[in-house]
Amino acid sequence: MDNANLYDLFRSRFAADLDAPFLETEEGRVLTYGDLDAETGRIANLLAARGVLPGERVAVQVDKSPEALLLYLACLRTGAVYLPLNTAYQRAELEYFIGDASPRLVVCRPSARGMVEELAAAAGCSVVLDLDENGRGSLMEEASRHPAGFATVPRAPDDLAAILYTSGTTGRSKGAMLSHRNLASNALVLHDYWGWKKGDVLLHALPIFHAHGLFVACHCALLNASPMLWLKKFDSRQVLRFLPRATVFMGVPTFYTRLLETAELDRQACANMRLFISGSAPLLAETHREFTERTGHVILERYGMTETIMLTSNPLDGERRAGTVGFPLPGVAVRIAGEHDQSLAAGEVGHVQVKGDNVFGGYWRMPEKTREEFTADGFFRTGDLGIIAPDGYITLVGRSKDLIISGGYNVYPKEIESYLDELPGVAESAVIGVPHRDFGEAVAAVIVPDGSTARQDEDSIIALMKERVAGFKVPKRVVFVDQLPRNAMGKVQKNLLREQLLEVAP
Ligand code: MCA
Ligand code: AMP
Repeated sequence: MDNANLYDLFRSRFAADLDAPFLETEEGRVLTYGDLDAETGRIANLLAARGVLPGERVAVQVDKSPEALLLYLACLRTGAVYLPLNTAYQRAELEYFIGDASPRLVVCRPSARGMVEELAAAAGCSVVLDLDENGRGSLMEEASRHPAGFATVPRAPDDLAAILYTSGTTGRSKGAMLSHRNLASNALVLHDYWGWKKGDVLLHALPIFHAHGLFVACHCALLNASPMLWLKKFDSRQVLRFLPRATVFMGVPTFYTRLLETAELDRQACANMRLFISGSAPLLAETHREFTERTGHVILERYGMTETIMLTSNPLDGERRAGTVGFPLPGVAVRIAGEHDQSLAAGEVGHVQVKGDNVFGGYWRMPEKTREEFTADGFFRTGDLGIIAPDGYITLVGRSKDLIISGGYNVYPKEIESYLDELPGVAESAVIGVPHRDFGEAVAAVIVPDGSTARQDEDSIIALMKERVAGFKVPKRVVFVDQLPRNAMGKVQKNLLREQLLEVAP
């Protein structure tokens, strides 16, 4: 069997200089590539000793730290399937993920240990370790007692490397199964397409529980054996502090609008930079233009999905056209299709469908759902609507899926509506996205009270939702109506609600 373990691909790139810096924290702690190899070896030995077999899931909900990244790499080395979880997820959300994924081992924040142990036990998992934001906790304590040497487990290209949950239009989250081939092929293409070269330094400010921060950003740096300047989270001041030492930065549009709000962002601050990349949500043409005026840099916008990692990108050399997501990446087939999955001509709006080594194998334990999302000729239905210009640039013009993207995080209205409908005093609800200055789009809820004594107001609904779902999913505004507007088929007319709610947008 050809060994396709992604870790071995990274290892082949950094083996030449193990003393080279791999990661530097805000506090100035430096880890070398040799440290990376040794520490992931210790964690891998620990995982194996705790009974984690290749193909078994390791679920992780921890704050961003160097050790959290080492844990991911150690999972790759053991052949385990890494399952990262957004730190904002609340108990009910975690209960679903842990129950659905049936992990062999869970790593959580020390403060969540009691709750996670309960949820893990209910899912038949007895091993829970913890890791705090400073990289301390039982995971690293136990790992330190294991040797650094570990023979990375060979993997076949289609063996799973990770499962990332994405919310779904039906309200139930789906686990996107990503293989070593999916991750490696995309990483190699991006590394080449974005011209990574000797001397590049990545400024890393994204969370590492989603594809953007974990795969797109880290994989490029690892393939290049580059150092990463590692920020705990996005903070404009910290980004400005480290920019003079960085050459590449990746972010969601909110990062760029927030940077533009600072007076310090100028040509001088970006003098050492080679490339600014944006994705996960639409970058306004206005932000693109303002950024160029202030810094002299033209942001490179690209487009991707959890299920496919990166699909298209504006060019490194050549026009980075504002409002577009550029061209299909090498090895990625992108077509704009009509209602019967037939290819449409340039200039026509249709469904974006994609195919390539980067495209995931399916949704975890959801064969039916997987079948629905692929066409007869093997293209994946992204749920995005797009148009290809005669010169090849792709523009996303909307979505066929009912999805809100808030600050780069996806929120499916159906999921939020099902929580709202359960609240006392609520007869029914509709959730829509409304424009938001900081997050691009924000979640807003329209509620029909049930007329009972359990009367809610905006604050009480928000407070109740905060206990149930991640903060980014909690409606920023709640309005009450006597009835929801419906069409002749009985479907809620969300476009009308969106128009009406523009006035109350947060
Ligand atoms: C935090 N809050 C939010 C969001 N983030 N509300 C709406 N949308 C958000 N994105 C809320 C919190 O619940 C809290 O509410 C308040 O804002 C402050 O929280 P805090 O954590 O301090 O916020 P922050 O640190 O300022 O976070 C904003 C952020 C963050 C830095 C923009 O959301 C972020 O890092 N976004 C990046 C998302 C990302 O990596 N997406 C990639 C997905 P309260 O005060 O009421 O409690 S991968 C993907 O999409 C594909 C593959 C692709 O193409 O990349
Ligand atoms: P996720 O499921 O979190 O991976 O989000 C994927 C979705 O984010 C895509 O289907 C798009 O709708 C959206 N997306 C990603 N990048 C861009 C972009 N550059 N412009 C507009 N939408 C984007």
